[in-house]
Amino acid sequence: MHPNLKTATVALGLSLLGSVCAAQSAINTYSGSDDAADTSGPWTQSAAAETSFGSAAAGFGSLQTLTFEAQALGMGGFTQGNASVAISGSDYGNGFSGVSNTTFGNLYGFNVTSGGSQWLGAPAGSATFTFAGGTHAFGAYFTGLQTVFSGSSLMVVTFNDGTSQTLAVPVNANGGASYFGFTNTNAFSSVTLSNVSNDAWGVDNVSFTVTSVPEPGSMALMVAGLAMVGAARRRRANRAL
Ligand SMILES: [Ca+2]
Ligand SMILES: [Ca+2]
Repeated sequence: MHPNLKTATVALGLSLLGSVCAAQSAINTYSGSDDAADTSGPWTQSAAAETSFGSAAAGFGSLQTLTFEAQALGMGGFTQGNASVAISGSDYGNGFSGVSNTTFGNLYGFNVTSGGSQWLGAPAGSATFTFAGGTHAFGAYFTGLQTVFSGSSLMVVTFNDGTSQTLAVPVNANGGASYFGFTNTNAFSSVTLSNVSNDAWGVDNVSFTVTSVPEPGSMALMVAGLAMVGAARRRRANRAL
């Protein structure tokens, strides 16, 4: 092999390895909104987004979902499975803040779990979900959000995957439900949902991946990179004999 070609082969192999080891995060979002939908559903667009999110997230591990059905009511927070949940901000009482089992209507937070009644809210506050072992995906139903309070930017999702990231959750004119989820090629250990207004809202059926597995594409790249470096080294060693 021409020496220049050998150098190029090693460089390509190392560059393939580098693209795996120092990968930029690739974030894909999934959202669907059912403006003004009833608290009993159906939430057709939201459910479609949930399905798309679930399919994408499955590539990163198995999904775990928090329905808030087994949790004590109020602001105390809890740990379930791989997730710990902390709620901050003012306590506006039953039906608004913390884990709730109240249904005031579609302009407020409400349950979306089939056969369930409980959900989580934090108007003018935040809820932080921390995941043991990290996660590559996060998705949830958001209920009761209304643009009249702070336009379309009143609910944000923040997390750190090596870089501080902020995503906006869709907000409806007349409450109802929306689904918002995302996958990330970089892992992250927690997600904070922050609301900048005193709009009453809820979140329910919060899903995340609990086992991180190498993405097939990255694994193939890594194997290809190692194989090329190894082959070039073997050729160099053979020539020295
Ligand atoms: Ca629920
Ligand atoms: Ca509301």
